[in-house]
Amino acid sequence: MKKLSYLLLLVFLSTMTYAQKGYTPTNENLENREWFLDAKFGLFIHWGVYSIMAGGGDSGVAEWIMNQKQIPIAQYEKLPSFFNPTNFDPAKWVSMVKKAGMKYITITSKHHDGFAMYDSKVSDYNIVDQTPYGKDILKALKEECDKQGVKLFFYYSQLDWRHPDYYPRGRTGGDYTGRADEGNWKDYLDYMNAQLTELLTNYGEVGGIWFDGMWDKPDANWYLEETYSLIHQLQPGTLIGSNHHKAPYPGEDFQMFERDLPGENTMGFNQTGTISELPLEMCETMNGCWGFNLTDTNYKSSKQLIQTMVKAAGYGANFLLNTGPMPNGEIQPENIDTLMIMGQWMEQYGESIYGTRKGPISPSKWGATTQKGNTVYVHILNLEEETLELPSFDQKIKSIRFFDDDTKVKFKKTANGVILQLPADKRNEVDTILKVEI
Ligand code: FHN
Repeated sequence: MKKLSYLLLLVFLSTMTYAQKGYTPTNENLENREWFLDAKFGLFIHWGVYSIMAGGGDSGVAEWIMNQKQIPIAQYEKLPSFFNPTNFDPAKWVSMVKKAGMKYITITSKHHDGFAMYDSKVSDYNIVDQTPYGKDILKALKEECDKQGVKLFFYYSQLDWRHPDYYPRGRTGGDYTGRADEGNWKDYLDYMNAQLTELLTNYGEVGGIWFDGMWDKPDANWYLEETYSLIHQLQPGTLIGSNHHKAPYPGEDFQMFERDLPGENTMGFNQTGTISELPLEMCETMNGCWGFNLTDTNYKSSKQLIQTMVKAAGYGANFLLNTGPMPNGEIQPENIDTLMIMGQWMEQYGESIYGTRKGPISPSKWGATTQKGNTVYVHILNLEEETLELPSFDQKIKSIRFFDDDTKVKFKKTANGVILQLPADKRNEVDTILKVEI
């Protein structure tokens, strides 16, 4: 019994503590973190052969269709031969991203189904070798991103429902896949590292690697030290983040939160309340799915998404908003509409978001604050009354003005802080922004 607990402790230590022990980010990495902190808004893209299934008529199903419908590998492998996104136009995608006011893209290079959306040489289960389309979409997208000055990050699923050496199996991708009950875990990790090496050597400068899937085998030894050191050796500036839903491990450069604001857990993903000192990012869907789903039309309004982005910025976090492109290579028109509205908002109010850090007052029901130098932006998102009492700022307030028309906001100092007068005709339906000079 004693021996067993000792062994378990060893496994725990090797998986967790030693991720990339003693990691010191390079100057380039630190500069990229600052860039990331300034960028604030990015596009998440979940695209794969699963888009052909379009959710199969179920609203919650998309990139998980293989697992949810228990499709054996032998059957799922037929999908790539139907994947021919002839309307894929990277220039259009990237222009859309720019118009939306987004500064970076994070795209799935391989999702849980194990299919590589790029020209992988270590596996022929990839877009070039298996689809009639036959072209490397990551390469085309990267070239366009470079042209238009947008950074590209690669999502990479550590979880793999197809690879035989992803063994012992985790919580998902079980018997239905038809894999033998054997495999060599270390060989799988070598395969993963070989794919990551491809991604970090064949596509120029990569903004970051966005890991996902460790939650499938939370107790396994993922040998993170090897993987993280490899990535930082290949591209020291690349930012590593992992959606393991826990506090960051050494070697990670940013912390992410799935479909929740930092520290919150309304979705059941964020098992830790820990908000680290690393740059933060929150990702969110436009409907209820990441991949393309034909029947999920439960779209969030642009107002809702803008307000979430503002709250995220109030935590100092970036907002990574997702779209699931259609199998023809086009972005869903509903998503484009939303992105264009958000882009217009960013054009007008971006000053209060880009380049800011979290403000002096933490986000709460009424809204959030952001700060750049001596300017604090108070974002009032939800307020019934015509007055708002804020706790005192650490520094003396010089002036408060409405962002929209630059008129002065009447305010009164109190023992606890300051009471702001916010008449109805001065309010903005989405976000009443006040500029406070301190
Ligand atoms: O299972 C995935 C899911 O498909 C999607 O990629 C999201 C994005 O954050 N992450 C996983 C669930 O935690």
